[in-house]
Amino acid sequence: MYRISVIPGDGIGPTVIRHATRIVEELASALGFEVEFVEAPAGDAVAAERGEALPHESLEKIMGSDACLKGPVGETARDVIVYLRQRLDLYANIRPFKTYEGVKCFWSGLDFVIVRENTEDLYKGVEDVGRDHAVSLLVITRRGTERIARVALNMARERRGKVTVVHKANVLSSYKFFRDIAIEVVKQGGATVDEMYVDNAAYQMVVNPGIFDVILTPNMFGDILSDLAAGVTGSIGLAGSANIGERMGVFEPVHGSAPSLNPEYANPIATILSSSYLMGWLGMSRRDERLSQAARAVEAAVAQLLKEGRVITPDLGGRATVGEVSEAILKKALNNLYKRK
Ligand code: GGG
Repeated sequence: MYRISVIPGDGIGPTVIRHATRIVEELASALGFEVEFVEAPAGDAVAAERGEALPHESLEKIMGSDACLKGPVGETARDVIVYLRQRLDLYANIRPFKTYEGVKCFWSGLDFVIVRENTEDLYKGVEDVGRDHAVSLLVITRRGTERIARVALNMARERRGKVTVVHKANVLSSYKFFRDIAIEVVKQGGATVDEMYVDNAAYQMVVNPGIFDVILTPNMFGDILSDLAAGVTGSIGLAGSANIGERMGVFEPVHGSAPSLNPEYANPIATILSSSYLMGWLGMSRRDERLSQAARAVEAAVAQLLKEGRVITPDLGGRATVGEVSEAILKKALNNLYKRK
């Protein structure tokens, strides 16, 4: 039995999460593994009601689970996801991006991943704000940089073998420190490594994104470049992600809570893909092929649905609802399983 904690979140969160968990449930019963979902409320609405965005009971539920599926939260990101990354030492933020056949965008054939250091940098939370000043400390450590560089290296070995270290070493010594250590780790590991200033990386991602395989970058640049990468590959509604530590993973869409969007027309794919990354990670760490199979079936189903281009939400130019897209993905994922048997 796998226990998955679930943070529904704010805005479109509860709706996209409900559809994603239903898909996991159906695949579990088709493949014969058991899942138990444990709700762990957190976010803006919880903060308004209870005075804290991540209540202790929710934290306990998350810590007692095998993995967590998280919906987007609004203004309380710092108290929920940034806190969880540090509390659970989820030091690797893995954000894959690719173009899909059928999705309109300027590029085709793109496939790259942002490996974002997830616990340090300006997001460490060492701050002082007074009436006339505000200071945020930029923290980079050797240990933090070496371990994230090893993640990028291992990922590059499974992909096209190249890591681009993105930084701002010409202005900030802390990023020079990050760059030098990261390059050394990747070089020692035998992968191809190059480097780029973050401003140039932003430019290249728009005009020449095919040059990227694995982008390794400190926390804040990874956050910002992720939205750019999502835009370049078609829609932020397609971008799922993983926050991973040695023993725990929290999986979430890259997008925010989109409070002005009617949840009925939200794109559930980013959350559905995040749930497939969760199953893939659990399958690998628990050596359970059934979960890996479920993950592959969902990812293939998403690609098939997008290629057909009929059942798609408004962000992709369609008129389908969140429920229609989710049901179509579920049907295709189940079909993919039966085809393989
Ligand atoms: N623009 C996407 C968005 O709102 N993401 C949520 C967010 O800001 N999360 C904080 C983080 O990933 O560090």
